[in-house]
Amino acid sequence: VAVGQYMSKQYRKTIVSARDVLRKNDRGGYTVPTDGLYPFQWNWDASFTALGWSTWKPERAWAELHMLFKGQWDDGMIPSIVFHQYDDRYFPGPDTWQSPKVDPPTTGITQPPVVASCARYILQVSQHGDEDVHLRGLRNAYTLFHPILRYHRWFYKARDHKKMGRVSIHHPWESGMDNSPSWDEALEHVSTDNLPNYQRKDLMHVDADERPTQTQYDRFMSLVFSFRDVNYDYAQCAQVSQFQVADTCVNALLLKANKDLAWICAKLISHHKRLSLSLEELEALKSAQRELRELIDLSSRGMDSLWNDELGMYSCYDERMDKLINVPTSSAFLALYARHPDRVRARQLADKLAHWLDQVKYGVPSYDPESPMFDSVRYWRGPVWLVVNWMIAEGLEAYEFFELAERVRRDSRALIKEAGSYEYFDPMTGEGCGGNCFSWTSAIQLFWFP
Ligand code: 9WN
Repeated sequence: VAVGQYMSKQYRKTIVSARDVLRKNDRGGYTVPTDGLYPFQWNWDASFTALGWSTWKPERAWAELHMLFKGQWDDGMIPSIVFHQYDDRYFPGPDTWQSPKVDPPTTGITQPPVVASCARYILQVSQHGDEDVHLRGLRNAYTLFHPILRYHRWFYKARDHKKMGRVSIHHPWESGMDNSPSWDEALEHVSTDNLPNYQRKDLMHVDADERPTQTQYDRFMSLVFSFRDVNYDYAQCAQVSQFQVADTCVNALLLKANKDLAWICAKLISHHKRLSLSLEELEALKSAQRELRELIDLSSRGMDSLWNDELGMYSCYDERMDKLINVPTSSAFLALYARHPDRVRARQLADKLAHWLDQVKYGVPSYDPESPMFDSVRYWRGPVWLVVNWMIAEGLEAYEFFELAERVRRDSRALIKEAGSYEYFDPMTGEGCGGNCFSWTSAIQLFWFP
């Protein structure tokens, strides 16, 4: 698809440069988040990046997801990173993880499950394309359907320790929001007594003020080594992990992902003839549809248990201490994206968000800007992340908070226009931080703004 001839010159330029970012980060079937700092394929980055590809190369979008599934484990888990090619610019790499998955090697932990949702959006877009594109979309979605369902099942089997639909993460990296203030207290219980020597590499690429601290990194690595010691066996990890937290982001996104997988399932069932599915294949889809309905109910109950009355928003839950974590972060607003809250709670969330936006120049800050620990440049402790903005705006629209959704969209556009395609942004100044030429930022720009 060529960049439209009816677009303004300026606008055409932005689209071309966003596409260039993806092309530049393309490593032949998969996309790195940015060159140097993150030279492999990341789980949730790949899913969002596929949205960007889908705006002009639907086949390339599906390829991104198929490549991600090359990293799927026998137990169903999709790891946080797939190391398709060796690269020594990132730590911890495959030599440190030493996970049992070798071809290709991967980490031994996961990331927020957005792949089903992104697959849904890509398929949805293809419905408006020509017949061929749609049929190929359906075929791709069918190939991915059961592997994605196995991934979702893995969460309930390996991480729903109390069997209440509230899945936990065992490592801050699994939240995708590595140094969120939500983890501070829980991380204090992680011992670093037997931590071997190791060398960080992130500080070779990015300013130390914008990254997690050394104390946090020591705890991140202690957790990795404790999982490595039990060969990443999920049952044993549940025993040894000194960090077990139900994350609002992961739980909201899993709920939304189940809903989106159910949407895909319905499409596959309705097009089973065009897909030439056998009777058994059709029956398997129908039974998956019933299972997904149960998972949606289960995760809805799990989300309910994350409502924090004291904060007037959703928050994370420390499973080891058995208590809600009283830390207000932007992941609470992702409940709207999951279409979970009732009208009363949705209104409370929208009012809270509007108040946060009044405190900053550009939204959405990842952490309450009025908190004394708010840090506008340190990663997930204040900065704005465009993929999160997109999900929040999507949720706001679903609840008909159109003005607020538009405000988030306007801020997001302005950030890219003024700073460029950065990993994240300072909400006070709009300055771009972290890596530049960042895949998920450009992908969201392509998917969201036209
Ligand atoms: C660890 C790739 C990833 C994102 C995460 C972000 C950051 C990695 C790191 O980069 O995490 O997975 O080394 O800091 O926090 O959300 O997926 O872009």
